Amino acid sequence: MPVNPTPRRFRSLFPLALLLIVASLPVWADTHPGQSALVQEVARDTGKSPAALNALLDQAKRQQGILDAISRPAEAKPWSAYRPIFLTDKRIADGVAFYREHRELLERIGRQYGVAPQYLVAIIGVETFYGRVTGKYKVLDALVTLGFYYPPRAKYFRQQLKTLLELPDNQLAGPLDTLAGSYAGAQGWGQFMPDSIRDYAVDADGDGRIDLQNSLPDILASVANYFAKHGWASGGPVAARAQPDGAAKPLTWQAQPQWPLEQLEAWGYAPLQHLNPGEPSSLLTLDGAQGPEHWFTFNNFRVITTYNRSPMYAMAVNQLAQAIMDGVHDADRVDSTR
Ligand SMILES: [Ca+2]
Repeated sequence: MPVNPTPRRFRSLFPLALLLIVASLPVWADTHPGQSALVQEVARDTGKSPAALNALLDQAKRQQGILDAISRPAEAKPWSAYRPIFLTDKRIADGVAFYREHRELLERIGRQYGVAPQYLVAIIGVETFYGRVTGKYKVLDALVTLGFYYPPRAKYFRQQLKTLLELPDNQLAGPLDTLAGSYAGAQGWGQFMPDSIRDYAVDADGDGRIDLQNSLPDILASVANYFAKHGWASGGPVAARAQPDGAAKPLTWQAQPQWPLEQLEAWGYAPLQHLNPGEPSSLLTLDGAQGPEHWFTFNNFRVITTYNRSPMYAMAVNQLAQAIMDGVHDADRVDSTR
């Protein structure tokens, strides 16, 4: 007689239980939480194969080092400590050499986009030391780690990951699974995030590809286009020193210029050079090495803060750009007297 361990009264429940178990299993076992939903969205929007997208994401790794890097509390450095990081003799000299070596390209792109070329050099100087330090993390790992495993900013990084997966192959410096960048997934000499590649990167050497890692024309024109699209005013001022009198009205800085310069003057801040009294301005105070520094900041300063919202970043770019231009002029003068 066959042994049947199941009491008769339970037997009828088995098919139902089995059905419930099967129904609760995912169709595709996600390597990362939320992977299949993202794959579905990308496949729907681009027609890319879900299997190929899953294969890419399956090999991406959650990297603890990336989570550690983004969670590290940002040290609140005063300007007196921030400035020397970027305004070094080496960074200025290399920027001067870069400008002189690529002058024709820089000035052509500067004219085309209406952006002063020394600011393009300063951006890549501050971001990556002129392409020398573009990042050692796999971009796919960075964006998977932050998009799927970093709740505070998961929404932003998931969006960047989605854009990365949606970018056409000819807008990336190489095969998607080989791309390297910062821990935040920024790529190339200008450290563009995927949304910025999609919206602002351009193919300036005409080879049909956008390569922000290996093509200088593409790299520089993409930064110039980013600035132009964010409202850079050709020939406009960036920032200028302000001298407060003893009764100057305390003001809170905003990136968006708030008042005509003459209003700031009326409140006790004197310009140290001739400037258009109607120029829309904001007033920035920094903790300099010699005490508080006061600056008028203008529209083009705001544009630099769209690249990185810190006013100290924008001031570092501004001062590096000016130091590079001064160095170029000095070197030209030496050349002309030879
Ligand atoms: Ca190109």
